[in-house]
Amino acid sequence: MLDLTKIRADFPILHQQVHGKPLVYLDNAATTQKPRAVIDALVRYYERDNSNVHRGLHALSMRATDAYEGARARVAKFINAADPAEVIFTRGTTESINVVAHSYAARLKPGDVILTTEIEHHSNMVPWQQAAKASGATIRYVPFLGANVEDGLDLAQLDALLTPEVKVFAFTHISNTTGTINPATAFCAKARARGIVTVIDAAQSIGHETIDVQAIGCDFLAFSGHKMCAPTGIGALYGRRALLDTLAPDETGGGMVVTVDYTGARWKPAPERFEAGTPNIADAIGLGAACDYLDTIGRPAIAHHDAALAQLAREKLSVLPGIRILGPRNGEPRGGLVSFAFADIHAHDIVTFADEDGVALRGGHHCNQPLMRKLGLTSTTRASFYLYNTEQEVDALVASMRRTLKFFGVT
Ligand code: C6P
Repeated sequence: MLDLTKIRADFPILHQQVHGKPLVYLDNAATTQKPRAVIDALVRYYERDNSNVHRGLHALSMRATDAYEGARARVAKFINAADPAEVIFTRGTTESINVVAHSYAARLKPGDVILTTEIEHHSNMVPWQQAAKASGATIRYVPFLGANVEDGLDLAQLDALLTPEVKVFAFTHISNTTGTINPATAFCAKARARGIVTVIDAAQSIGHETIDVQAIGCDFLAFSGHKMCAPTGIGALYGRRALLDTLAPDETGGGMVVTVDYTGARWKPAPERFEAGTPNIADAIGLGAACDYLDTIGRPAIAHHDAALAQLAREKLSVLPGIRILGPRNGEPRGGLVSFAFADIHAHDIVTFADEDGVALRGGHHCNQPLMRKLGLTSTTRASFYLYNTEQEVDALVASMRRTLKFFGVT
C-alpha cells in the first residue's frame, strides 16, 4: 500500500486549484509530475556543479562528469542492464527508436521484413516505415484483434509472422491508447529463438513497473524520463552491448570520436558513440534522481496501485450510458490507464468539461491514428493514473463525466 499523503506531499504541483477546483491530474500517460527530489537535483546541479562533461579537468567539470556518469549507472541499475555502457542518453522514446531504426535502415535490404504491431504509437511505427522505405525492406504488422474484441493483438498469428525474413521485431510494452499489456518476455523469447532483433517501446511501462532488460531478454528498449517523474528532454536507449557496437551512430560530431583527420574519423564505443555534442547533463542527473525516488517508493507497489485505480475507473465508468471502454475487460490485466468514447460527444468536449472541474484528461488520437481507424473512432478520452492519484480522484473523474453527459442530454 502506498502512503498517498506522504507521496502527494512530495509533488508541489499537485497542491493547486484549477478553475477554482482542486487539481485532479489524470494525464500521466502524456507526462508525469515531478517530485521535489528531482526538482532539487536539478537546482543543486545548476547552483553547484554546472559545467561541461568529459572535456574539462577542473573541479566543476569533474563533478559534472561524475554526476552524469553516475546517472547512467543509476539508470542501468534501474533496468538491470549488465553494463552502464548499454545505456545511451537520448531525448526520449522517440529519439531512442529513431537511433535504432536509422541504423537498421542502412543495413536492411529488399526481402527483409520489419515486424511491428497494429497498436503502436506513431513513434514506434513511422521510424520503421521510413527504415523500410529507405532500405527496400517490407513492414508487416501483428494484427489487432478487432474493434469488437479490443483485447489487444492477435497472438495466434505471431508464430506464423515470425518468418526467416524478419530481421527486427519492434513492439510496445503497454499501449498508450488501450492499456493492453503485451507479453514482452514471451515475444522476445520467440524472436530470439529465430535470431530476430527485438526493440521494445517501454514509454508506458518504465515508470509503472519493474523493468529488467536481462529477464525480458530484449535487444533494445526505449523510454522517456518525463513519463517516470524525470524532466522532459531526457530518456534512454538500452542496447545489448554486442549489438550496440555494431550500430552506426545517428549523429556525428564532438565527443563521439577517437581520432579525426581531414578525410574522416573513428568512433568511440558505446555509449559515447551515440552521444555527439554536449549532452543534456542536468536532466540526465534528474533522471537518476527519479530512479532513486521510484525505487524508494517501490515499483511493485506503484504497479499495483496504478493498475488498481485504472481497474476501479473502468468499473465505475462502465455504468455510464453509451460509454465504450477500450482495451482489456474488467478483471483482466491492464496498464494504469482507461480510454473511452461516447457515440455523440467528441473527446475534446469531454476534456474541456473535465478541465472546468479541475480534472486533467487527454482527448484525441493519442498518436495512434491507424489504430483509431481500426476501432472506428477518431478520438478517445483517456484517464491515466500514477502513484499520487487517489480513489477520490477516480470519483471526481466519474462525477465530471456525469455532469458532461447531463449537459449533452445523455442520462
Ligand atoms: N505518448 C501520450 O500521451 P516521447 O514523446 O518520445 O516521450 O514518447 C513517445 C511515445 C512512444 N510510445 C508510446 C507508447 C507513447 O505513449 C509515447 C508518448 C504520449 O500517450 C504522447 S502522444
